Amino acid sequence: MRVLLWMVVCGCLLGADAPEGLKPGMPAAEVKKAQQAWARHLGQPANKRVQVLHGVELELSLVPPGEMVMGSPEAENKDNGAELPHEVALTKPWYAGVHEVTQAQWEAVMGGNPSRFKKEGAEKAAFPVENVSHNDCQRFVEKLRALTGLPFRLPKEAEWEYATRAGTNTPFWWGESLNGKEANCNGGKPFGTMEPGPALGKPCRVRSYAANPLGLHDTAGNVFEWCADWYGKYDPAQGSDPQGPQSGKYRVVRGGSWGSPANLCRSGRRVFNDPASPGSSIGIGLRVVLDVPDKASKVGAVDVSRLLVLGNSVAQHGPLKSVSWEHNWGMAASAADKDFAHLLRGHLARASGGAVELRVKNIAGFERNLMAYDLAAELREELAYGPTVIVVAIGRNAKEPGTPEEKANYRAAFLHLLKTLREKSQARVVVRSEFWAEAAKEAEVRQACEAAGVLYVDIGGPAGDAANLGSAERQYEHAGVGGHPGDKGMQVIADRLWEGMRKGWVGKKP
Ligand SMILES: [Ca+2]
Repeated sequence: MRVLLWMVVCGCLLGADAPEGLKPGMPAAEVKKAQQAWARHLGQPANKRVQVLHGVELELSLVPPGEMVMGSPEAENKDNGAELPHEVALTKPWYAGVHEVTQAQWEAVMGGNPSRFKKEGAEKAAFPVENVSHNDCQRFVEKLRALTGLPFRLPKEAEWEYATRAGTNTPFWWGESLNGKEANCNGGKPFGTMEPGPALGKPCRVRSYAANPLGLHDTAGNVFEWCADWYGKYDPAQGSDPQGPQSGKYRVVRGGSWGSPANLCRSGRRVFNDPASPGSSIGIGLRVVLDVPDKASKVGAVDVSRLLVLGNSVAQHGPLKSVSWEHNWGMAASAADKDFAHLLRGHLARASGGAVELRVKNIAGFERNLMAYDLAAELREELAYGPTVIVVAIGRNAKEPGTPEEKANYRAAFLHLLKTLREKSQARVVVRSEFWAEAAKEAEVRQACEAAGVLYVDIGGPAGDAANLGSAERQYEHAGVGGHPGDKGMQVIADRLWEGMRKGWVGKKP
């Protein structure tokens, strides 16, 4: 059986040169090596950060394919009918959330925070969301997919157990016993030891306990995690990428919570709950997973897999009380997925037929400081992201250049920015003219683009048409906010920019 499954794994994977996958009982150092080898093989990072909204990221860890014995032996659980051990192969790599979804991540996507142990301010980014039903979590991943353009989903039950085991075959990834010291559970009811331990009685900060060999924290304890599967008896015939039952009454939850006896936190332990119930008293949250793209997303010869937009407030502006702007996206769109950066991402995704990741950074500091702006320091994270396309959309906050010297300085600063982006990334760089057309600035920018060999797209100053302003769509307390593009203006920017990029890249109109 094992040999057969292993052949299935190797056969389905990416040819004979695929690295070794995980196997039951593999030492932690070998698991880490396999993870690194798969990252190299796939040309993907072992640790990946996805921007949900500015300042809110999801951190993910690569899970290599391989095999495990799913379930628990009788020695571990005498009453193991629901956990009958059987061999399972996972044939494709994927990414798993490094920790449970936090309250800040939930709020960025859903606009509210249903947690019973609700936190405020910076603590929202440290504590897991709980008091969420399976149905709530499905809505969360749907919205997360729309917002990020990436195929996020809940883990299959087999994926959850495989990633949690991380090559181990003991009751817990660290060994045989738990009494609340190794994970946040009810240590008053220990497993594998007679010695009771701590019982916090509430969720703790994510990453409070050690990560498993794949870099995942709190798979055991803290909050239960919803899986995609219906609950039902294991079908050992589903030996490869098991999908679970086709239908059912309950959905699987895994890993135990702060209030659970240690027995419920075992890697093989199965628990279930009504999909409509948030399980408020038992503490259920979620961990998301993301499939690894099997190829780059391309438009013509251009890899558009990772888009980086460097802009000003039109690209991204966080909440600012003094102007009554409470959002965290391009001003003044009505929703995150309606600003020009997200709309442009949509154009690239449709044209390429693949997933396009987006990262947005407000570099208004460059407009205000030009040569004094520390590009290397400010753009370190953005360049480490490995963008394949960079859109530069700035200018408004720069002082109007009047004298020949001011003009030359403005051009030189822009050229420095473009050269830096060309030198420090493999990306195609595109510059778009401003929403508010300012001829003196654009003339210099255009020359800088020519000198740097960068595509310049003139979007024709859409602010000249009042219908493109936010104030045409809704009332703003602050005129400056209403002077930004509304949903229509954002669409015009994205459409004209995309048309120019398409022409520049493949020489014809979309
Ligand atoms: Ca957990």
